[in-house]
Amino acid sequence: MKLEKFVDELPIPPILKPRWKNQFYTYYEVNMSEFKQSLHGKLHATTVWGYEGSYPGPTIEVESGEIVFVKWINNLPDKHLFPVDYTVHGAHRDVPEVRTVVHVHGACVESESDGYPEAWFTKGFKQVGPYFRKQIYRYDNCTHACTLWYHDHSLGITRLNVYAGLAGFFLIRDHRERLLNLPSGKYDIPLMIQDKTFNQDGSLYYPKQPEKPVPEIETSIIPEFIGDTILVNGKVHPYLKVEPRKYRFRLLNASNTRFFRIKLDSGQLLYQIGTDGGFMQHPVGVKEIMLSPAERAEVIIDFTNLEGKNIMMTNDAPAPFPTGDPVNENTSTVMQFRVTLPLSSVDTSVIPAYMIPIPQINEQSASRVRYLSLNDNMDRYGREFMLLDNKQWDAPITENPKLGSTEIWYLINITTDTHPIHLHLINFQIIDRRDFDVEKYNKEKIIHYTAQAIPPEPYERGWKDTVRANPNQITRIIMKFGPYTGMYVWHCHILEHEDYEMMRPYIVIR
Ligand SMILES: [Cu+2]
Repeated sequence: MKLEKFVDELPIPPILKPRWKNQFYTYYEVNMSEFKQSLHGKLHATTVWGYEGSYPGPTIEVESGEIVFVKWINNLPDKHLFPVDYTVHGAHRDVPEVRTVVHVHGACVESESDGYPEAWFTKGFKQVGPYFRKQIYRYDNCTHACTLWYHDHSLGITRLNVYAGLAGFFLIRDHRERLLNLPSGKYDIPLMIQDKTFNQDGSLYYPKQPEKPVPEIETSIIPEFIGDTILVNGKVHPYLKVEPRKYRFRLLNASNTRFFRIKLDSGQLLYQIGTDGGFMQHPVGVKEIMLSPAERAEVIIDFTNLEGKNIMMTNDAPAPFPTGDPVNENTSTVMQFRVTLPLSSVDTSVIPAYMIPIPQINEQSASRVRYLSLNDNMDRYGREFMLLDNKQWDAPITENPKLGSTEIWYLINITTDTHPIHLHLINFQIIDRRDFDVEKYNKEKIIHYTAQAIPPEPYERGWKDTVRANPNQITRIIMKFGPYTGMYVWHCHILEHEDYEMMRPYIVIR
């Protein structure tokens, strides 16, 4: 459906108020429910799922080191908003249809509070998954200032739960950040970018079958979901009125499958100051930023001297990436900035020359190297599905790093898609990407490089928790495991892949 652009103003999710807070702890309660919300001024209100009656959920804002407890409460209906494929592992008929479990993406958190996909729970905690451990999650927030986000992570239905609206921002702030004199307060705005498709009546559409339908089953998972409409913070192609000054934006791609290559139509530079895991060492001025699902970038955009101008944020990433359809008139537009507000006070904020030290992890410090392929397979219905190292979710755990040890993972992509690979618990650094001979690898399991290694893009040089692993390339990442032991997961963040076997448990052992 084609909806008129720039009809609605950009909503900014409210900051969640704690239930109580003392000098030691902060406690929040967050209710998940179904409700109607207007996603476009000329469209009927849409039934969505959200946290605290809001899609996106309210922003949780905490201080680095603050000990935060959250009770995530499922108050959703028993029937799912979207068609469930019961053939997908974890979503068979032996479990309740609506299950939730919340993961704070990028959080350094104890295993029992990480939102393990099989730690799901239903309304009133009546039924819980085999790995459910506690009702109230604990977050120690032991990282620097960064832009995290929380979203659902239930095994087999994450794609449907997140698409229904279960996502919100989780921001960690710190003292250092305040000393940087960045644009702050109302000039610091999170932008959750997503694609969706609407039915004529304003309801959300999610397909029941892939393009090539599977006749044996009523509902089948699809290999990827590509929406035809772009939303930011839950509104279709919104506009934002800005002052002629600097703003800080926290960009998040919260789509199921779609990648975004973000640019400004004014040709202006985006001054990137942060990656997934917080500030970079130095800002980089870039013309465009590529964001795969779950990746974040913090940027400063300077609207100084642009009074009266309209500036569009655009996208030109094909979907699926990289070999899918090019964007169209609709999907090439993200949102609009209108420099129409008067300057309310002199802009004394800065783009700092230096933010924080990012010590490069030394390759020599790695005690273990793992070679992990990203590959595809065919199920009994003739559907293609993706795997990590040729293993399904249920196969015995193979990735078992030791607490405090450093490892290098070779992500060997022999599929034709770019997969955004995400590891829970830790931040990593991208070492490089390098072309290799896929055919030779498939035949002989030998890595034969066909080109020089490429260092990460300027906008990826910082702490990351999600990395694009491109086809025909080996992407190398390096990380130190800790500070917790226990079960976590690593997976592709294309939610349709994650839900269908492109996810593996991993364990940090003592
Ligand atoms: Cu994938």
